[in-house]
Amino acid sequence: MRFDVVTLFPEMFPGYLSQSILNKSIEAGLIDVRLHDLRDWSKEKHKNVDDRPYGGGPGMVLMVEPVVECVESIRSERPLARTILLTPQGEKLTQRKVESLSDNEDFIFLCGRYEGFDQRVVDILQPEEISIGDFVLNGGEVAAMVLIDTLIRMVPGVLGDENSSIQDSFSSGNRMLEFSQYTRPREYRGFSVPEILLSGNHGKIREWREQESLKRTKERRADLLPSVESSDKDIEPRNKK
Ligand code: 6GU
Repeated sequence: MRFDVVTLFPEMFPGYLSQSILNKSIEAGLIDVRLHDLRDWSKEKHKNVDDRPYGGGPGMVLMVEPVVECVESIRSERPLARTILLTPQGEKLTQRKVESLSDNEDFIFLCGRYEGFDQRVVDILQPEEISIGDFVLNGGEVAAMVLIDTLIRMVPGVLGDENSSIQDSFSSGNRMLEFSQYTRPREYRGFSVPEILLSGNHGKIREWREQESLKRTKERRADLLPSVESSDKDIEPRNKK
């Protein structure tokens, strides 16, 4: 899977990219992340890529030319890439959306800053617009990392255990939160590991974990549980009344 990331702040990425799962996948050739500094595409003497909005108002707007020309040059090399603009105006990201995107091999991510892009970036490039939730970030970079992080989990070989992304909470066919996990020591400050986990009875352990998951999901995220109104295929949370 390949990601071409267009950003004003490429220096935000190397720390994230050096994290173990990701770094191993990059070295194994499963994942390729290329960073494109928008400033390299500026036509201005001082490498500016933003300007004041026509019509007035606060903030700065990213100019159309550097963005369009940078993306077009990436597209000429990766003609099948899916172009995604990270913006709070976009479709909200869910695990189902991640799964549907994960069929693609190539992605171009546009990270916005300031008051956003000149609208003609969207008119000309026609990217898909994605938001990672109902809150405001200072820019699309962190959102692009979130999207990379979720997508690479779908690439065969990236996770040690081939099954683990399928078992994740929120993956298709699984809308349970995770059960509690314990490791050594058996007792700490009067808090003990549940006896059942030490029993060696794998049937009973599986049963206990299923109950734990269900209890936790009921308490914290009842909206994830199947209901009369939602079909089994529907993994989106039900709308709250
Ligand atoms: Cl993708 N960008 C920004 N700036 N804020 C966000 C977001 C994206 N998703 C949620 N908030």
